[in-house]
Amino acid sequence: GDHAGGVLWLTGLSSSGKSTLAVVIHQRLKDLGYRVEMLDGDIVRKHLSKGLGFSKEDRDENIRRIGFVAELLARNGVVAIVSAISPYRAIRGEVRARIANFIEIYVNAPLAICEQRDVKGLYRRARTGELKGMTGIDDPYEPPVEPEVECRTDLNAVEACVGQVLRYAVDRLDG
Ligand code: GGZ
Repeated sequence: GDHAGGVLWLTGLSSSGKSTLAVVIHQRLKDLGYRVEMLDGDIVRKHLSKGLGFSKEDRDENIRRIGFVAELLARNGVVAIVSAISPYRAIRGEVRARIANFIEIYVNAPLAICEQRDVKGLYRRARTGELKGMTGIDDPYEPPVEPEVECRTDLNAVEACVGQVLRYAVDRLDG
């Protein structure tokens, strides 16, 4: 369509709600006439980043690859919706520096809430020591300092969070 491209980059802990928000944002932008594509950490790791693990080096490489593809899409008028933990501030900054409309969305719920949700049982496995290097447990998460949008998914419903993101994104991409 006539809309500008860009990247909506959702960062946050596992089970913070990134994928849930991404799916709804994707559909809503599509309905508004945007060309959209989703890059979900979980799916990317089965294809583009197959074989990468969860060391700092591998996570940074994963984010670099996602950033590379997101930039190609954005440059061609697509809104790329990325959901990846992307725990390291420096690499998020590197990606941001290369993309014109980079919109960072901090999907924020306290660790205790993410642990209660534990969509895949990873936190439980991390607590028993069966899983090493789980983000938030024995691996770092560096929250954004000045995200364009912060969604508190423990305090606000999905629709409210989506509304926050869309208000910012639509204004930024068309204004
Ligand atoms: C964090 C892990 C780990 C470890 C497997 N730490 O909630 P999920 O399951 O569906 O999403 C998580 C996904 C993280 O992949 P990302 O590409 O988003 O990570 S990063 O941006 O840091 O590269 C989680 C699962 O993989 N998972 N082991 N140790 N999450």
